[in-house]
Amino acid sequence: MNIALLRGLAAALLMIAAATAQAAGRLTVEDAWIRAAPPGAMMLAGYMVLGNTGDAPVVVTAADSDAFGDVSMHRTIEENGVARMRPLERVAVAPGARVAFAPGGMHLMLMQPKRALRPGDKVAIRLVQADGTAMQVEFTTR
Ligand SMILES: [Cu+2]
Repeated sequence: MNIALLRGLAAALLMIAAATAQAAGRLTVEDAWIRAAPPGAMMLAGYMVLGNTGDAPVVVTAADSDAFGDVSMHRTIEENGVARMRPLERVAVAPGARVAFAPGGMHLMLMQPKRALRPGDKVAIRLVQADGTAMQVEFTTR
């Protein structure tokens, strides 16, 4: 083999290595809780703090749970002095950033609970990312 061919091979191998070491986001969830509501409430709200310990953005596009008829992401906005809720299609978390779902802001809208949730009860909710991966998170009612 001549030197030029070897150099070409080495360059090709380097390109393959670079393509394999892709940047990836790594979703973290802390302080996941559901606000307790009177028995019979058909609508509850869930809160959490999202983080990303990876080196690419994480995008959450959906949530679901066996414990509820429907789960969606909402944000609360104020229009003409009135607080309204709007659906959120996606929530992006940059590498190293934290995004809080908190009362008065973003929240998980939890519709039609299958059973009454008392303080201390735990519920699993799945967060689905844009790349299709899902993460099961345990929420505590309080
Ligand atoms: Cu809502």
